[in-house]
This record gives sequence, C-alpha cells and structure tokens, in this order.
Amino acid sequence: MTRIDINEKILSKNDMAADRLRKRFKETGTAVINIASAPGSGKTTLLEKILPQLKTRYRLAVIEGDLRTENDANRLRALGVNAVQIQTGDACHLEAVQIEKLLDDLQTDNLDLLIIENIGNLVCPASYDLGEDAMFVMLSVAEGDDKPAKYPTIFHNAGYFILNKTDLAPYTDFDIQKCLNNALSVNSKLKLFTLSARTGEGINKLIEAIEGIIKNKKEGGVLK
Ligand SMILES: Nc1nc2c(ncn2[C@@H]2O[C@H](COP(=O)(O)OP(=O)(O)O)[C@@H](O)[C@H]2O)c(=O)[nH]1
Ligand SMILES: [Mg+2]
Repeated sequence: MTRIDINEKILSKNDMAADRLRKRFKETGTAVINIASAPGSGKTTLLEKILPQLKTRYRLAVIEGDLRTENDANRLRALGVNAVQIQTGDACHLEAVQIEKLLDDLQTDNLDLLIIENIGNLVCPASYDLGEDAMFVMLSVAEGDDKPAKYPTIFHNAGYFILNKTDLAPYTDFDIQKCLNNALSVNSKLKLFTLSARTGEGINKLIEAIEGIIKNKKEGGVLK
C-alpha cells in the first residue's frame, strides 16, 4: 500500500465524521465556524473581542484546539463564554471525531453558533473538514504579505480571510493591498476583513458577517 493510499483512508474516515456533524448541525440549525491561522496571529484575541457582544444575542460555545494547555479556553471562560479545550498532543489539526465527542457536553443542539479555533498552522487544518459552514483563515501584518501564495490550499478552501493586527501595520513593511490581492488570486470568492483585534477597528463588519452566517443557517442555506 502506498503512502497516498493511507492518507486517503484517514481523510475519508474524517469526511464521514464531518458528514455526520453536518447532518446534525443542519437539523439543529447550529452555525459552525472553523478558524485557522499560524500560532499568534490573534485568533483567541479576536474571539475575546467579538464574543462578549455576540453572546448577548446568540447561544454560542467555542472549542479551542492547542497541542497543550487550557490557556485559550480559560481566557474565554473568564469572559463567561462556554469553552472547551482539546489538547492534541502533537497533532497539527483537529479532526471531526474529536468534535463529535464534545457535542453532548456542549449541548450543541441548543446552540446558534459553534466556533472552533483550530491548531495554529496554515497547513494541516486545510485538509480536515469539521462539518463547518464557514472556514475563516487569518493572517496578521507581522507575518509577510506573500503567505496566501505560499499556503494556497487553506486560502483556497476558506470562505473568509481575516487580516489582523492592522494597528501594527505602520511598523512593518507589510503591503496590505498586495496581500489581499495575493489572497484573491488564490481564491477570488474570499470575503475580506482587515481589522485589529486589539483596537477593535474593523470588527463590526466581521460581526455582521457572522450574524449573516447564523441567519443563513437558520434559513437552511448552504455557505462554505
Ligand atoms: N498589536 C496587536 N496585537 C494583537 C492583536 N491581536 C492579537 N494580538 C497579540 O498577539 C498575541 C497572540 O494572540 P493570540 O490571540 O493568543 O493568538 P492565537 O495563537 O492566534 O490565538 C498576543 O500577545 C495578542 O495580544 C492585534 O490586533 N494587534
Ligand atoms: Mg489561540
């Protein structure tokens, strides 16, 4: 058996679990967002900024993925957000079966929104469907404006591109327009958000988009 055969088998097992998740989330009208970025781009900081507002209007929970520690789940719990941590040991992505195991604890059947913060990297999360309605890929302006061209798979698979830490742009040589163009040349359908999770600049547009995803799910529409 070749190595590619093995990888295909692993992926199809994940795809089957992702299909079960999608069916269940469709029945319950739960919108699911999967967020991926390199470590430190600001995924948890963004959640800390937007969830206090969203949780006043929607029933929501977060699944946090990291190799080790409960740090990110604890950061969100400190804000009164229902959050659970998955520690993968050394695995570089979350898998659909790991999400399935948490559905009852999180009572996802009663949720409007489930957010999954994936393991920090731009490679593995691209290949593991978690039954999400929307995949968000994030970069920060400290990471280089050529990353969409270097990591095209995740930009191709995502529906939303968040460029974070715009407050730091004056101190870097990052060319925001070049980066956005790079991303669009990989995936012309990407919805673009430039924001600062630190200052809050630009976050309202993202909150509106998330509310649109929730509304769409309630109405039975298909995103991605
Ligand atoms: N200046 C600035 N720092 C940020 C911003 N967003 C996150 N950070 C910082 O970046 C670091 C990593 O953030 P974190 O949310 O833990 O990243 P994650 O690994 O993607 O979840 C922390 O020190 C944050 O305070 C931002 O918009 N501007
Ligand atoms: Mg984090």
